[in-house]
Amino acid sequence: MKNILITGGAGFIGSHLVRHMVHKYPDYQIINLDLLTYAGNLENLKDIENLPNYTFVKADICDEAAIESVFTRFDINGVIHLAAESHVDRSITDPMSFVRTNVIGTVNLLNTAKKHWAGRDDVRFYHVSTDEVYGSLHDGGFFVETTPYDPQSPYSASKASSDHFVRAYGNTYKFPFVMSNCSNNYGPYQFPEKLLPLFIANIVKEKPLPVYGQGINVRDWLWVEDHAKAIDLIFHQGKEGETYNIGGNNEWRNIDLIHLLCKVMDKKLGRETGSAAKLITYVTDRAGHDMRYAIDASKLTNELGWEPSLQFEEGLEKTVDWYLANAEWIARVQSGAYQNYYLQQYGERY
Ligand code: NAD
Ligand code: TDX
Repeated sequence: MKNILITGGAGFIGSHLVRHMVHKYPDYQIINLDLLTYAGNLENLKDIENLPNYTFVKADICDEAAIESVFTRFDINGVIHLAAESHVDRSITDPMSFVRTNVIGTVNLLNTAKKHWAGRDDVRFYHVSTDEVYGSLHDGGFFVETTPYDPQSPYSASKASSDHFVRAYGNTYKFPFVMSNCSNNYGPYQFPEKLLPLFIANIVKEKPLPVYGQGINVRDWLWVEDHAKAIDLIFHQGKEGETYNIGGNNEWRNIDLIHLLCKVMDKKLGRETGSAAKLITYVTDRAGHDMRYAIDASKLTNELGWEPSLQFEEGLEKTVDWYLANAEWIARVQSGAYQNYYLQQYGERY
């Protein structure tokens, strides 16, 4: 596979993956297709935008003609599909945009790939998904690849639906796919609506830290570059038709994570110990809030030799350092200024 279409490459995980792939595989052509919604912006990729093996295409994954033309123009023979609406809270207020992008957009990509790849065996479609499709763990245990699907939010229902479509294409049309379901990612370039970047931005401005419910929900956190490395490995070495769980083996109750973050932030900002924690404000719980996610990634470790590389405390410091050094990035994404950035830099052409 040499001409790889990465969808959603201007977003959080996608930008890390695109950077990883263009550097590691100089003989591949990496085509980053992204609609540049509020969550995507090209400044995330400024350092690589002029590399000869990188091309950006602004398009909607739901647009049949646009996807068709990209497959023809670049002779795409590998797809790594990340484009999605990704924030649970937004899915509660606007489920339809999640159905559109996550379900219809995915099926549109599958259809186009199926059509272009008929009779070829040098092709592969990688669907990037989430552990949230498995629902909520209450009494210990971990999600494994065979855990029954039990999505609880409109976001996870849309991702579960897209996962089912990918498997259905594999079963019905012998469509060549691999898939992964990953836990919560953290690191640079995450839109400040998700827990960590939002709380870092609020602590800097001494604004309240809205903790949902009692703060006892548990998430399993993974350094985003470790996710990118896992995707690379599965894309190249994963068994066709298989799913791999990816996780950090790193569970935190939200409130414990927030207290650790507050401690790190006080130190980095030179503020008195306890300052940031005073901003903690308990607010109404997220509707249908899943209690606990925890991934068993042993299949990926045993079969492909992947392991997370970074201890969480180190990753958290690196994350905080990045957001403190990139305050302008936070301000610009929060003001929507990156939508204009694209127009200024590139106009409507692509
Ligand atoms: P993100 O919201 O940061 O980025 C999504 C990207 O998709 C943006 O660049 C956006 O512009 C683009 N996009 C949205 N709608 C589009 C459309 N219709 N056409 C083309 N592009 C469109 O998301 P993320 O956190 O980087 O997540 C990427 C993928 O990984 C998603 O599929 C998500 O479900 C999955 N995932 C995320 C996490 C996590 O912790 N963030 C964990 C597991 C899985
Ligand atoms: O303001 C907040 N207060 C709060 O208590 C926010 C934004 C979140 N939370 C809680 C909700 C969750 O228990 O923190 C936890 C993490 O929340 P998010 O950052 O919104 O992530 P989550 O809902 O767990 O989903 C994330 O991980 C799985 C990603 O957004 C998904 O795209 C991914 O699939």
